[in-house]
Amino acid sequence: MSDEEVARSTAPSTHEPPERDITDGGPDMVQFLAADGTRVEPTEVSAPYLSFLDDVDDEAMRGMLRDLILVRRVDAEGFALQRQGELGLWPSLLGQEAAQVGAGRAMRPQDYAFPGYREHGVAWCKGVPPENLLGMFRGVNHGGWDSNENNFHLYTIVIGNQMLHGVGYAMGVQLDGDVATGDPERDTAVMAFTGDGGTAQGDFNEALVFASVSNAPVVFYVQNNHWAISEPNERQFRVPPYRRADGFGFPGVRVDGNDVLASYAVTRAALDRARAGEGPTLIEAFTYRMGAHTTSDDPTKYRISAEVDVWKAKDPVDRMKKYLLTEGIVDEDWLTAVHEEADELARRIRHACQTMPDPGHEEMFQHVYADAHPLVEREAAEFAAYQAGFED
Ligand SMILES: Cc1ncc(C[n+]2csc(CCOP(=O)(O)OP(=O)(O)O)c2C)c(N)n1
Ligand SMILES: [Mg+2]
Repeated sequence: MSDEEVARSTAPSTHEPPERDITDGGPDMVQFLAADGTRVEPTEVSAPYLSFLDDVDDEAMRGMLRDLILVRRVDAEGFALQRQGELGLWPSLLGQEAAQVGAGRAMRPQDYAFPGYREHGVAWCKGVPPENLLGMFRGVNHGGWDSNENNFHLYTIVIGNQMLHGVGYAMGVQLDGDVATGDPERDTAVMAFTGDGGTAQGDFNEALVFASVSNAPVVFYVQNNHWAISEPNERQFRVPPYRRADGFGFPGVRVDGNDVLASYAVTRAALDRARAGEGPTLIEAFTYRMGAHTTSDDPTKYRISAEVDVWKAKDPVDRMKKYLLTEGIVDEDWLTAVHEEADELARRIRHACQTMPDPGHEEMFQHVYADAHPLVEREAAEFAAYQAGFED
């Protein structure tokens, strides 16, 4: 966004669609793969990130495409399970697969992720079984998995709150001395994920202040999917998120979030910086929420289908597929096999979801505090007595 565009966008809001093309990330956006799956010539902005693709060989690129396809399948299954009454809610990541797989694959095992509620692709890359996500939205695991098993924190529904958790954890990493030791298995970075709407929260801004003044090893990853439920970008900010970093005194980068190679390279660069003790980075992944906000939402009430069509042509999975097919890195047989694997995965998680046992009532009282608490104990006893009052 040029200064002229910023000036124009600071005119009083008319609630009309913005004049500029919101689907164009502009010249500041790092992109390696065009929407049609061809490689883009490096620019002054993207060239510094090219070296982060040096060790991405054919096998790694096949791995990326496999992740994109499997994650999309998990998401479709989550949506279907909700529609069939098996889940209470499902927030779809449709359209954001590359932003998430790029970021997730750039993380090392010791790096810690603080997600919102839509980060199924990051969860996948960190090794969190999709069944755990389904259990949460089925309401049978009380939002729970062991965060430390995969260094993937619990989903956070309170918008922007996880940015503070992430910075706090990153400050702890600093105190533990796990930054800038030069040991690639020890040096640790944190990634905190939020959406475009999250940038309007106080928590987000407070997190950026703490990260900045403490030089914390954290990467803020804003998936700008252009909507915060029914509120478009122009109702969230007048200056795009990546430029916000400037005011906090650390770098901000806009990346094409529908380009898995670019998302990967930019995130790797930011994580390397953080682990080396050089401080935070804010990445804005420019992407699009192709589905509804959640299964409780109907986007036809507030956005025009022509906008969705424009973004369909920028589809992140098709883009990588086209690129690898053209380069001869995958062929139709390989794709068929991965789609069969995706179907098998979907069958597995569907079965797991449908057969998850309901938890005992007492369980919801067990993890409120780490230690026993008299008030919680009293409430648990009252609830048990209430339940015991039912015949069946
Ligand atoms: C503190 C807080 N305020 C309001 C809400 C209700 N809410 C749920 S999702 C959402 C929009 C978030 O938009 P964005 O950050 O762009 O993330 P996206 O859903 O697009 O991924 C809001 C306002 C909430 N969960 N938490
Ligand atoms: Mg959003």
